[in-house]
Amino acid sequence: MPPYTATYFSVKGRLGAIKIMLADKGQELKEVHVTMEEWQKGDLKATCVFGQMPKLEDGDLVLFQSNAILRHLGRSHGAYGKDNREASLIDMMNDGVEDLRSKYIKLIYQEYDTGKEAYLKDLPNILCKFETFMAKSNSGFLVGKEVSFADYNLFDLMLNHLVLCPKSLDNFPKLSDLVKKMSARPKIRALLDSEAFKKIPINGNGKQ
Ligand code: GTB
Repeated sequence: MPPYTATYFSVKGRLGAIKIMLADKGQELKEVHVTMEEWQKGDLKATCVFGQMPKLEDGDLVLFQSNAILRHLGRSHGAYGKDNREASLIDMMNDGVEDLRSKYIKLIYQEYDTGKEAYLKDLPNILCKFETFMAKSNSGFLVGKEVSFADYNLFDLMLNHLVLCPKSLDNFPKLSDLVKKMSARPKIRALLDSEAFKKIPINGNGKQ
């Protein structure tokens, strides 16, 4: 089977969770890094369905939208719950992760210097929703007994928040455990420790 190919800027950004999931599932990923200069020429942008990356190629299937890509990989690699009911809960939680990611991206790219204090003040009000929900599944994952694409997405975003503020998960034992548990999975550990992964910045503007 040919490897997946991802095309994106040389940042973790919206590709981070996808890379973590593929690594954990033992899948090979070929990465094509696009510079801002190349992107600004517009030719590649014109071929992207919504004019944005990441792009994932799975054979002749070409996908855009990072959450659609996560769902596709969840379906392909048994990370979308054991039945429809779990799949719907996983969708719901992933939408919650997306809401927080959108806020994080706004902070990083638009208001880092003026908005960080207010962002961190409000963050516990958001994290506690995930914490409460995880207490119900009580498996260490968001939904059911197995890892899902939403767990990879939440894990990636929590790693970013630990860089933004190392204490951000201090009062959230379930979220802290998720980070610990996911970081300890051997293939994820190997990815996180790899030089290639470490040298890629989280965001494209030097803020983190
Ligand atoms: N909803 C889409 C998804 O989930 O995939 C959103 C995708 C998106 O925002 N893509 C951004 C993009 O393609 C990159 S992520 N922007 C270019 C454009 O719109 O023309 C954010 C980002 C911005 C800048 C850099 N950088 O400078 O390196 C990296 C990442």
